[in-house]
Amino acid sequence: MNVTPAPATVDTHCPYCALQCGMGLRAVSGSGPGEEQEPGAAGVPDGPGASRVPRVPGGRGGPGVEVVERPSFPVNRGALCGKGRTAAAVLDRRVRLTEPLVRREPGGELAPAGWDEALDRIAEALARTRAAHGPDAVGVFGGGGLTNEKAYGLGKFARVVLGTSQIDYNGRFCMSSAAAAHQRAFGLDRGLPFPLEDVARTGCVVLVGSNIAETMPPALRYLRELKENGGKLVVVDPRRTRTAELADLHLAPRPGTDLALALGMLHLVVAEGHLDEAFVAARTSGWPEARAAAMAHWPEQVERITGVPLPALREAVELFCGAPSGMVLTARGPEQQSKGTDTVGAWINLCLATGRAGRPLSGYGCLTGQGNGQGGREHGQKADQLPGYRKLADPAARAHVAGVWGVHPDSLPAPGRSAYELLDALGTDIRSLLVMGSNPVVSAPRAAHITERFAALDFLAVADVVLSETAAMADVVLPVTQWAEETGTTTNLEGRVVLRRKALDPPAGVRSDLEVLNGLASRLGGREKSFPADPEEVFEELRRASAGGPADYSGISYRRIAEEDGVFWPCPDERHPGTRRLFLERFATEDGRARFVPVTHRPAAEEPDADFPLYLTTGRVVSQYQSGAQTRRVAELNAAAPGPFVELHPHLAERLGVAEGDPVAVTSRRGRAVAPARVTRDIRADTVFMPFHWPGEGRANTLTNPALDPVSRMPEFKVCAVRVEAADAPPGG
Ligand SMILES: Nc1nc2c(c(=O)[nH]1)N[C@H]1C(S)=C(S)[C@@H](COP(=O)(O)OP(=O)(O)OC[C@H]3O[C@@H](n4cnc5c(=O)[nH]c(N)nc54)[C@H](O)[C@@H]3O)O[C@H]1N2
Ligand SMILES: Nc1nc2c(c(=O)[nH]1)N[C@H]1C(S)=C(S)[C@@H](COP(=O)(O)OP(=O)(O)OC[C@H]3O[C@@H](n4cnc5c(=O)[nH]c(N)nc54)[C@H](O)[C@@H]3O)O[C@H]1N2
Ligand SMILES: [Mo]
Repeated sequence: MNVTPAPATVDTHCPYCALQCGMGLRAVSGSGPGEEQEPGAAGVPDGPGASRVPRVPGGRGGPGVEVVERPSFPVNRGALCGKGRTAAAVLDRRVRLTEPLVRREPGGELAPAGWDEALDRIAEALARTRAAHGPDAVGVFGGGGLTNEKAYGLGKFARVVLGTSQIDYNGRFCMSSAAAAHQRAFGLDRGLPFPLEDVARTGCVVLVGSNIAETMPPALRYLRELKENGGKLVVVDPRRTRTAELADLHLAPRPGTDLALALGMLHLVVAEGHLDEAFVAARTSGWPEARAAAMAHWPEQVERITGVPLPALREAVELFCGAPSGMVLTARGPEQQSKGTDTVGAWINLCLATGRAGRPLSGYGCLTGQGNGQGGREHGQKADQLPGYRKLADPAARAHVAGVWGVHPDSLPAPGRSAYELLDALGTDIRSLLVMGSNPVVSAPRAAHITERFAALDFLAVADVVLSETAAMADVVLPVTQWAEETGTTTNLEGRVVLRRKALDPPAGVRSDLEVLNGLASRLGGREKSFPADPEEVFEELRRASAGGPADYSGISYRRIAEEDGVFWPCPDERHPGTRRLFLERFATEDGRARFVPVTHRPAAEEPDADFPLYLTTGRVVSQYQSGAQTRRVAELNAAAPGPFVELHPHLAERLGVAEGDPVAVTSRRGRAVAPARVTRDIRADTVFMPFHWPGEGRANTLTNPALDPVSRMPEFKVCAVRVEAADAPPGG
């Protein structure tokens, strides 16, 4: 088929997850019902997660563009999930913010205001806090959905204009454990060290705590192709998800026991003679200690801890070691634990011991989550980081970046607090906060406590595209432009830097995040020249700031990205082709060897007991995104996923006297949530699951445990202890 795109189609990328699917935006005129596409039509995924998705109509108050396929982009080859296909609905004036809002009296209502008043109020409040309590009393909270240019600008704004160390972002809740483990083992953190296309050609994939069918539907194709090519798929998930249904082998461990599972597999690798001694000798360090740690985890003991039968564990080892190449891919299941870093470390050890790393079609990878989850962690909105994935604590890094910024290195603050710790300090150490690109009132662990901390602030400013639950608490809300209305780069989960292009003008009254930073910088010390509103100008500076750093973007330009379907970092100069595959010659450590880390199993911070006898785990459904701030505003997605639920096994439901659809109360040491029961055999009988996309009574994060991983400071979203009862039963017990 030979399709010539209409000239009015602008190539861009989806605003949601880390696949950054290519899509086109085509101008439409008039209104009327959206046309519907049949699943199975070209580019429309027909597997799990696909649904009949109406195209978004333009017209009265409508967005004026429709999403169309862009088959030439390699990652998704035209396929989009329901969220991507309906993304333009959030551009509609009827669901978004179109003017600044200010709360003129404490306890009063948010009321419309002009931009000057809104920016003046923010600048005055932040300056007042700084004068009264010092720069570290001003906090900044960013997001992994922000473009590279915005993330870079926000980190620079915090350090140079506000002079605060107190900046972190929601990516801490996302892939921080995998990032820390990557750094520890390989000396570099890029989610996937290879392009996704390699997944289809490896011998065996062990997919740990990732529900691709719901969270990255267009990538499911790579798993299908893997199987068509004769490769094997092992899925590790306490639930038999739509992804697990595709597996040759599904292991369903107790939540929080992946570390033991990986160690048990490593034990069997050694015991059954699968160790790749030549690889271990030539390319790694630290094996004796890691070996000793693994050998202390007897398979029978691992069976007891994980609940995975020993024969299944053995089969997993045989599938992984029997193939000529293999990959372990993790997502939030094993990572969002108070031992997430060690858990990922154990999976990396398994790859290293079997020679499944640093070789073609083999390796460990983390499936990063947010639209710019990768780039957002490279350019300085993380508490300990400077652009180019440099370390804020490293004197040479400080000197280089300070040089680019035109400031003295000593003026740069020290590393600050991690996301949960920062939110926990609101109203005490931190008196004023600027939020850009996150909705923690819904998405932070122990959310009722965090909501109280927000309420205790002297001043809160939120820049968002919609009136999120967090924005609704603010003293000033700034309405910002969305992906289709602005240009900027993101870095997808493969490390591929891609370019989103502006396809239409924003509504009057809306400004970009870069304009917000420019306006605030000008009011807080006349530094507006250092904060240009033109994204390409920011990118050019980012290139210089990243030069020579681990995530080196200096050879990447907007022009090259457009010509090459994205460019993989590191890319140190304009003639460099970019790095699609990392570590084939050497790892990024000083001696070039990958480091084994000796890790041992430990229980979750909270295990079930007599009062709270069940595990709660949390996650996602295909038709809602994150805190739901965007997707809960799209009718088609709400129809598919209207509200929260509690997934539980029929045995448990029977014991509790609960039937499908009955309201059930889930109680943890942090609070109580109520949502309808969804009874399914696809979950362990000792575990209940809740998606976290909704505020209110069914908010999953009312329950979650903010116990933090000691290295990554990741909260334990995936495991806590709860009591479950029919909601009409009296609370207590
Ligand atoms: N539709 C949709 N897509 C999204 C998002 C979204 O909100 N909605 N968010 C994006 C973002 S930011 C992210 S981070 C990714 C997340 O993508 P995923 O990590 O795939 O999503 P989750 O549903 O959080 O978790 C994956 C699986 O982990 C399992 N799990 C729970 N506890 C454990 C455990 O202890 N061990 C193991 N092995 N597995 C466990 C859950 O049952 C779940 O099926 O998705 C991205 N894509
Ligand atoms: N229980 C539980 N909780 C979890 C998780 C879990 O698995 N279980 N997962 C965690 C993970 S992995 C993540 S990533 C977090 C995500 O949690 P959040 O940070 O709350 O994520 P979003 O809902 O995407 O919030 C992004 C906000 O920014 C706005 N926005 C979008 N684009 C822009 C932009 O360009 N500029 C500005 N200024 N605003 C923008 C959106 O409208 C939205 O309000 O949730 C975490 N919370
Ligand atoms: Mo995430």
